[in-house]
Amino acid sequence: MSRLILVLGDQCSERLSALREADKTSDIVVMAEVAEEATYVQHHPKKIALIFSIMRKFAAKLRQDGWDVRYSELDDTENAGSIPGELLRRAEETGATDVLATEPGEWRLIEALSDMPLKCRQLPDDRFIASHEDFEIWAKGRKTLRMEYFYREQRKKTGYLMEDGEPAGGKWNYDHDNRKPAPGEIDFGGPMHFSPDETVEAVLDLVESRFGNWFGEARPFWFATTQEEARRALTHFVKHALPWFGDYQDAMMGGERFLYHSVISAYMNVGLLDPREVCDAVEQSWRDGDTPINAAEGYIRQVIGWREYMRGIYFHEGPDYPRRNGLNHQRALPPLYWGAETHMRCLAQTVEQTREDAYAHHIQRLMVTGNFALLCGIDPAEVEDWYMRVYVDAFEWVTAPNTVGMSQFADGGVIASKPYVSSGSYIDRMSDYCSDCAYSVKKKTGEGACPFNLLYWHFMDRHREKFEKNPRMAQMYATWDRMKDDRKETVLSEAEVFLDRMSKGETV
Ligand code: DLZ
Ligand code: SF4
Repeated sequence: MSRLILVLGDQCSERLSALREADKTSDIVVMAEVAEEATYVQHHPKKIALIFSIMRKFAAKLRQDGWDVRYSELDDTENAGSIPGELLRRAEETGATDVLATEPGEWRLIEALSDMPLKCRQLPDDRFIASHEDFEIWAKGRKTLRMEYFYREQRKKTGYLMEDGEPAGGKWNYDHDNRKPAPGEIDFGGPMHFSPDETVEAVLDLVESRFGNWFGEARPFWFATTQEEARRALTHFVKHALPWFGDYQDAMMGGERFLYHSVISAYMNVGLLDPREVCDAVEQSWRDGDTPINAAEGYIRQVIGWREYMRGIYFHEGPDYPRRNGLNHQRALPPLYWGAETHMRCLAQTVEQTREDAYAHHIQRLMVTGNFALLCGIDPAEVEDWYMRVYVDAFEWVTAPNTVGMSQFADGGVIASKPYVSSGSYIDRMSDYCSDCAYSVKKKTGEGACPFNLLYWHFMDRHREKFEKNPRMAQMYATWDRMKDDRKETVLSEAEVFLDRMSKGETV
């Protein structure tokens, strides 16, 4: 009896566990573009276009390799509209009663597959380096689950950048060397672009007609849509950008969207690249003497450290995690996140490039859009929904911990030991945004004062009870306490006026 082998849109990899265990001669692969996945959040059109394009091309490749693939396009009249619905329809069509899947990256779908009237076995997703069991063993008995210690275990386990059992260069972490401010110019033309072929053009037409009025633009579309293209993008990055990645990984520049970033997180998250092959390429460049240790270590930490740790936390903490609100923040996400006019250049630039490219790098996400939302007290569920919608690499296993935990401190400190908040001076130091902004980053109060400067103290003051005993924040409270009372009042009342105006929909 044949089984149905489910391959989801972010599982387009030949070494997917369900495909490895399947029998090409008798099993049937099911792939489906479905309205439920495309609309449960209003994904950026580029994200939907990427998923549908890679799905169509991966299905064609599987067929070429001899698999029986039942593929449903979004507009097929028979399309049942959801993953369980499509599995049931294909079961009826083929007489299959069993489904073999690789565990999806979201509780919602894991539960939906478990609740189907078909028997569905979900295999571990071993595209990740750490299994759920690995993470549980590491987490057991620990008071805090800090990434750094998990990362060291991963280094030892994989052997990346290890020499005779010790970290290469004598240090586990070179973050301290990776904070150079925005350089005068960038000597990298950005990630490799790929012209849409016939398949991608057809998907772009479909996406524009069905989702064209959602935030973001499908065209120009330039992402890789096959494993071979994604590998070329990786090679291009390693050769032309990786050596400088470390130095400038936290820098931001108005005219430069990508700096020395690889922009391959999406390719890893959808299955086109395996994290091990990415780390192999980065390590090899270091061993060849082409990439300094601070860049290689900084990059590999993002992949085997942060990326795996985020997934570990998502599954360790459970289905309620994405809706946690530890600071009880209730303000609605303001329209500037959807492109409404704002005089804050850092936010305007980050949102604009997000709209066009479905991409912004980690410091823009953490210290501009994330920092601002946290300072303003935006409901973290709305913030998480925004990140899920707008970024091409956003899937819940990574977006929930990154947003709810790391960026919005809404998980009560599971991930971060203190909230990632800063005044305008951090943005000024790391970017060239402030020099051309309608606000003055040097002004702390009064007409034209940078809103981050006001909101920073408003945040510290309103959460004093929660944070004043945190040793990493003591110095900031001491600074606040040294301010004269009338100055404090001015700061707080100007912050209130700003927040009121923003919430009323005025341009701020
Ligand atoms: C993100 C996405 C989108 C937009 N569309 C589909 C789809 O039509 N069919 C599909 O199989 N997968 C899609 N995906 C990816 C799923 O939403 C993803 O597998 C889950 O969110 C779990 O990570
Ligand atoms: Fe952003 Fe303030 Fe700098 Fe303007 S002055 S770009 S609002 S940090």
